[in-house]
Amino acid sequence: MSHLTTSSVAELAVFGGTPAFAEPVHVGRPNLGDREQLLARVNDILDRRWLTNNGHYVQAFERTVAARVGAKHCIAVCNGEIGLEIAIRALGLRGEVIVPSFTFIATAHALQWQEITPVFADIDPETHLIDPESVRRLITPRTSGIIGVHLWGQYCDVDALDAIAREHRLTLLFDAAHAFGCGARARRHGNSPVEVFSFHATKLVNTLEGGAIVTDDDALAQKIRLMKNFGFLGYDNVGYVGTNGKMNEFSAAMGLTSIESMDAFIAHNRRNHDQYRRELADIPGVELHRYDPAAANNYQYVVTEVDTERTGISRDMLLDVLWAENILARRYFYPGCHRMQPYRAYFPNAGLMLPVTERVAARVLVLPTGQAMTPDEVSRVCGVIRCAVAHGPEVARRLIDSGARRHLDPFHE
Ligand code: T4K
Repeated sequence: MSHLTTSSVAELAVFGGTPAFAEPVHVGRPNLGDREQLLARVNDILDRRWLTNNGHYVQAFERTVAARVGAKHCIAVCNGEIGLEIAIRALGLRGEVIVPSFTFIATAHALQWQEITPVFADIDPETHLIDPESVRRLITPRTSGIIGVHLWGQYCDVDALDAIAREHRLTLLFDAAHAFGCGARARRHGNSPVEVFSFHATKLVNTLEGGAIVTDDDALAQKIRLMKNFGFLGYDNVGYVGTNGKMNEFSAAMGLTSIESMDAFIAHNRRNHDQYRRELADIPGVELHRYDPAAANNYQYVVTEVDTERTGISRDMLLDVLWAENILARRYFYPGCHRMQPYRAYFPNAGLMLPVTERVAARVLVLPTGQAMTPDEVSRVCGVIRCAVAHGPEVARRLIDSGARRHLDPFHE
């Protein structure tokens, strides 16, 4: 099967054909910078015998990130989730905090871990970003803050959230895990003092595991620095409850090397995205999420929405077809935080308040991109989708009859 045409259903791997890819292709395959440069840095770290605790490379990484995003302070941390937890604590959030349900579970867990209740807001159907009107409806006397998530590298409606935060005296924090390399910081447009990035292996720029908190607020930066290092003010002197949120030197070396190639990563992602757009354009019911051309994006996520009424095959059946071909597409952020534990138990009827989240979570399919994906591979992915949709009802029927389904959707089907 060429995987570039609408071949016969029998040739699909899910029905016994040869998979389109001999090895799995992933969403979130790490981008790698200059390997020699990285190894030279690793050797230098070993020579220095300074492996963690605010070392040379962590300091250089913090300066580089701060310069890239135009922030006065950058505090590198061991991952984005810990970064969120520290920022939430440093800002004094408590009680209830409003977050979108359509986000990675880390956004909600960073609150719940500190016994703060995440209250789930709905999203905009076009952008998938937190809907400020939904936020407004959820404010109670217990609300202390709002976390906006710059999902898919798109900045959420900072001005509207900022206005709500000012009106109700709430603290605004941004989960910018997806947004490194996406232009101006949200803070510039609002009064929020803090943004948190993730540099996990699957992100545009990675430090293996890692994250960063950026702010212009001197006192807050100082507090966050102490909190990520057990609260140590100096040798033998602890001034705060702290945690261990430190980034190590190898991670910082990876991050520095990664940032040096960041523009090339974005250009590669952009080419992949353009190609997906061209090749998916004539497939009915598979819509590529469009990024605002006026806003910078890192194109790290190729997001599609599957409209079953037009494809004749559900999003989850299409996912079964893709996985059999070794194309490990993902249904981020299904089924929405509100349907995961413990939140499902706390708010069993939250779905009634989140109609857009429910609909989007049932439709989104994220496709592989990044440096590891070549134009030929993007074409092969699109070819499989084209074939499955061209024969949608037949593929759906045969999948049900064969019992070959692995991605079921107990929430929406
Ligand atoms: N806020 C938001 C909005 C986030 O999206 C995230 C993280 C956070 C906060 C928290 O930041 P961190 O604490 O993670 O720094 C992945 C990532 O683990 C997670 O970092 C990311 N968001 C989320 C969107 O995606 P999973 O559960 O999909 O991970 P996993 O292991 O399935 O990996 C994704 C794909 O990447 C797989 O298909 C395999 C591939 N992969 C992964 C790794 C680690 C590789 O090819 N090589 C690798 O080394 O969560």
